[in-house]
Amino acid sequence: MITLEKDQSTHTESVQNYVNQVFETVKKRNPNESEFHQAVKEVFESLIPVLAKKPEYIQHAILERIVEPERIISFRVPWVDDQGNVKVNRGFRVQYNSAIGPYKGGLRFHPSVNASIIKFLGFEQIFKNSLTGQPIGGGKGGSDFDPKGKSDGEIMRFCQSFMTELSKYIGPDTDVPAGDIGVGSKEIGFLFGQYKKVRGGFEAGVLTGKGIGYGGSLARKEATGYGTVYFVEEMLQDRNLSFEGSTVVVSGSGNVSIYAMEKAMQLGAKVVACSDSNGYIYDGNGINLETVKRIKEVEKQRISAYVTDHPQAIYTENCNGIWTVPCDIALPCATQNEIDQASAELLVSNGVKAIGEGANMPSTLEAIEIFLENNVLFAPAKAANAGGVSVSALEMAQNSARLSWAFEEVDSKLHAIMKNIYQNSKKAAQEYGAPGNLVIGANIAGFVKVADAMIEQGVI
Ligand code: NDP
Ligand code: 2IT
Repeated sequence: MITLEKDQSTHTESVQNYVNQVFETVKKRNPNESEFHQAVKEVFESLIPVLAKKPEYIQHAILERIVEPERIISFRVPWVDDQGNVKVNRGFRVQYNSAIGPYKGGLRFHPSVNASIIKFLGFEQIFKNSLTGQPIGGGKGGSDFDPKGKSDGEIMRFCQSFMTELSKYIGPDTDVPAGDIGVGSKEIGFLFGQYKKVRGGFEAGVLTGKGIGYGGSLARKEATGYGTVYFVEEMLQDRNLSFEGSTVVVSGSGNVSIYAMEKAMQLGAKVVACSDSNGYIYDGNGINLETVKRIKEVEKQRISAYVTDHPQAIYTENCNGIWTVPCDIALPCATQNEIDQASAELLVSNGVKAIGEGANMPSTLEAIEIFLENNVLFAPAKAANAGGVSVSALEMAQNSARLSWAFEEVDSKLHAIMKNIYQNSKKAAQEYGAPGNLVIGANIAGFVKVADAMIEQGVI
């Protein structure tokens, strides 16, 4: 027995060494891409128990292959602003992995976009999409274009130029982009219009998150935020907790954030704070969501404008200050690395019980450690925010069948998918010796399906 245990620990150690080696190569081959390194590190470390149990993944060099995108497209995006000046942005599409379906993942328009950001997002997307149970591979794209302060004409001309090039590489059975930060239904509309013009045909399934009138799915707008709350609800129920009567803080005030707040409120929570990249608002009466929707979705104003309508609320500059607000449940729904170690420690000392990651990689590796060490329920992004891409896949299905489902039908499918992702992640965590650790569970559950498909399809 003792010998067996010793053998087991020696084996795990050699798997750990192998994983470290592959990770060192990733860092060397992709220098100065800290976000990409972070995403890979988290996944690789989670996979040690599965690699120790299933040597075929090592024999078939799955890690070495899965970190290498099948294709990276980087292109020039020239456009003309309202004053007649020529501007040049950089466009990206990372077609990461097509083992289980066409590349699928959003487009991000934000000045911080670079290869590291798109690669981290694309890498995460492989496992997230696998977790949904739907036939979609992983991809991501975007541009360092900043839509803030641009006129509709400028946004349209930018989108047209971006799509003129991107259209060569995408299609309903090849690669299906959607929205992400800075890309909502307006941008998707301009992108779709240009794709249609360039290709000379109405291929509805080439983009998701479209307007409802031309092939968009009902409930896609709500899907990521609602899905995050559905997932967290499952996790809370396992500890006899619920949203009902809880105090909730939700960072951001964009697409994911707004619909996470809406669903949390519907389930009886009091949401007391939200933010944008400038600062955060605290409203002890509970955030008025109609005001946030008007400011952010219609007027495209800063969140600070909220206090004009609600003078009892307090606006504070510096968005990260939102994590000083005491809460039972925190839903980071803005951007990567918005919760660092110090913020995690603050949340814990203020009594947080659960974290649900609506954004992609919003917690640093150190922050995740703090949550897990302190027994805080932790719903990792690739599981918790998979509702958006799930409904995107449902949009693709509706487009293929040339029909459209009612809101309730899509919402109930979304709810079932999120429950299923929770159960599968929980089960994988248990099976591989890390009960309750959904980071490990989600990474393993997402990985196994893709890795098995890669083995079955040979060395390609
Ligand atoms: P939006 O553009 O609609 O909203 C983004 C929100 O986050 C805004 O409030 C924005 O503030 C804030 N934000 C953006 N960048 C930063 C930053 N660098 N620092 C602080 N705040 C920032 O995007 P989404 O709601 O679609 O996306 C939010 C997150 O959710 C992202 O991580 C995205 O990858 C992830 N996600 C999105 C999905 C979707 O379906 N849309 C699906 C799954 C994940 P400001 O207005 O000031 O820029
Ligand atoms: O990060 C994500 O999952 C998204 N931005 C949504 C992707 C999609 O294809 O709907």
